[in-house]
Amino acid sequence: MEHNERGFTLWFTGLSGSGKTTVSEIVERELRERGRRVEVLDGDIVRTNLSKGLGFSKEDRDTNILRIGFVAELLTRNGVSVIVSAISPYKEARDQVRRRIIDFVEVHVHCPLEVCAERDVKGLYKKAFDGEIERFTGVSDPYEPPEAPDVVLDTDQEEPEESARKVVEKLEFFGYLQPTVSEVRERHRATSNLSQ
Ligand code: ADX
Repeated sequence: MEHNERGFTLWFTGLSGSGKTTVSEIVERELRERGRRVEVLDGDIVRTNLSKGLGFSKEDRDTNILRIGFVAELLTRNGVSVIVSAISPYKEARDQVRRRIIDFVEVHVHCPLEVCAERDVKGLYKKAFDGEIERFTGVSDPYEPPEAPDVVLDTDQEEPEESARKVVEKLEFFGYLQPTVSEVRERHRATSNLSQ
């Protein structure tokens, strides 16, 4: 167990079906293996309790994001590793949260709309294209991509493990996590190969 752990909020934003939950679950496991205290705030779950009753208007989405941000801030300042995965389509709401949480790492889970719609894990894209669901992000509602995310994942080109690795490496780079012994060895090997 690491002592005096520095909390952080790792915020995954992206379209429905882009892979936010899949990648965040791998990162969660990795953080737990490293002895971190982790809490996950996933849009789908938050909407069944903390944000129960909220819909998908801009106002409701912003309220959802600000509520998630409020909880994330409390946890972060108590040394928890917080993982948020929510579409969070509006830049202003994301930036508002970012301004409140200093230890904030923004991850853009990028995946072309056609690929998300093709995956259609929850069958919602079909309904959105058929007009059965209104204001569906990317189809009939906006998604404003982050302008300067800390990490960009291209989940149509990377395996989930590779995406998760990129996130963990960024956490190490920022000093929130210590590189593991095997990673240090691997890097040493890579650099000594280069200098030969
Ligand atoms: S957010 O816009 O407020 O950040 P959040 O991540 O909490 O969204 O919830 C998105 C999830 O709600 C989607 O993954 C999907 O399962 C479901 N959903 C239902 N209706 C919509 C809609 N109109 N637009 C987007 N997602 C929807």
